[in-house]
Amino acid sequence: MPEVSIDLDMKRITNDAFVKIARECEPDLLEKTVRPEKIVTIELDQDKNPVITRERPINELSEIEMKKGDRVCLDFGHHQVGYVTLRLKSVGSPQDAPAFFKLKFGEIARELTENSEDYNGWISRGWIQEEFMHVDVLPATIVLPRRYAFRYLEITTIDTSMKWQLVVEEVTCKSVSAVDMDKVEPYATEDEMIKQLDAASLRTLQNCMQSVFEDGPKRDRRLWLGDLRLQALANYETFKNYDLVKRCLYLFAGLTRDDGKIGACLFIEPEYIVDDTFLFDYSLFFVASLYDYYIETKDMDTVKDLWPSALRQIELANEYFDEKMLVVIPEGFTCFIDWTEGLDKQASAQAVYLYCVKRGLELAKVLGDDENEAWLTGQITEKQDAAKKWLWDEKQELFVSGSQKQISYASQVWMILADIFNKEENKKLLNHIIDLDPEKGMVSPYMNHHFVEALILCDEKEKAMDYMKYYWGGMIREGADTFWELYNPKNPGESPYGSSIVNSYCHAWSCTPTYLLRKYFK
Ligand code: RAM
Repeated sequence: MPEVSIDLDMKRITNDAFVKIARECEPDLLEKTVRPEKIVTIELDQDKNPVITRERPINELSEIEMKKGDRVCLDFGHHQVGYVTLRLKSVGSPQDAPAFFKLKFGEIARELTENSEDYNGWISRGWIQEEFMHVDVLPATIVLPRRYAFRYLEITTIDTSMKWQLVVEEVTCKSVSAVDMDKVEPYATEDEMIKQLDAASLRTLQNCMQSVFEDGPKRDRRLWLGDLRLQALANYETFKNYDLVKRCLYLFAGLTRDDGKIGACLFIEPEYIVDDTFLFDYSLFFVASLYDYYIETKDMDTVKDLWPSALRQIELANEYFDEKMLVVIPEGFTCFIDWTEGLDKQASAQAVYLYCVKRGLELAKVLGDDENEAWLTGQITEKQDAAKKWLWDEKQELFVSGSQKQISYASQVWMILADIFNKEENKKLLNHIIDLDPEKGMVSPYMNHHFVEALILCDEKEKAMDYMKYYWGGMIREGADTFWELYNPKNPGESPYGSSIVNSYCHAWSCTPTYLLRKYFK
């Protein structure tokens, strides 16, 4: 459990002009009415894996008379994000007691086999998508007020009475998104697995593209900068909704701490507000995200507006360096990189800094900002020299991190992405860490994305493709329709939160196979 910082006194500043631009870019959400495709029974097999043991056509639903303890599970065919309406009636004697039933929504089948009472993790159990409902008078049409993220909906009658039964006549979902994946051509390939990787990526991205780029529509349902950067890249290769990226960039720059620091995440309801979580890497990724946006759109007005905010992130990041010019990451949840437990983040953070500042330097050149071009060049030299001098272990031929000189995938991958060595050296380094397969591996699709990108940059495209099929393909083989927040093939039940019940199974940062395929495997 990371140490949580709560800063009730944090002072915030709002740039009204930026917020106005963000509001103007707010999307109208597209709506589609979706109906369940079939009735399924989900059970655990001997190895405790969920399996569908029975399927029935959906038109049988209105014939099922549910009494105390009965349950039906509806499969909507694909992952949905939307608002659910139930049409209910009673059969038998007049309704002499309330209908009392439970609704349980699952993004994947496994969630329906988990018992929420067993949940003992450190984030709110409020994220578990479960409702207990009383309906006094039937027939009734119940429009549920919350937005759900799900593929499966299980309805359990807790009680009716001895004299009447509940009938679910119809269930519909008004699915919402800022974009429509049916408008995007699938990635052209004959390979079935690659087709599925592309489709699941597109659906993941579509379902996370709401009023802002959400990290996950089940949880946390908000805008995180690290997630935004990867979503934006995937969006450029697919939906090309530039306004949504612009909106998010202006929101981050328009709602900051009073020293200009950009938050790790933002809430948009009940009103726009920056959270009090700040991550070293995420604030810096504002620079990289602005650079990527520029490369894609050449929208100079936005770049000019947001350049001071980007520069400010670099200035503020500089406060974290010691006299050797090495970054010192404070205790607590202050830098993300990956959810790998016990990961030392110093080397990765140093590399993320270089990665972002190098992109800042390109922006300075585009803007003709000579003064900052010179300043940024100096920053890069200083911090890059320090990385080579203090973090590169000549004997082991690896980057080491922190006082324990930890060796991890993350440190090597980020140093490769930071472009410190030449391609041949990077290739040697990457293959070295793969052979070593250190204990500090990678558990989030986010970190695995960076690993694949490093392989591609080292001209190891075949390995990159094989790895995508192994890693994201592993989720497909487990029945994924959208990609997950966390997937560790070596430990499928893993969760950063103490229990997988609250894991998100449609998580934006995992949508990048569609980007990697379309950008690098044309
Ligand atoms: C998780 C979020 C998000 C990620 C942060 C660091 O809580 O789901 O995806 O960016 O952690």
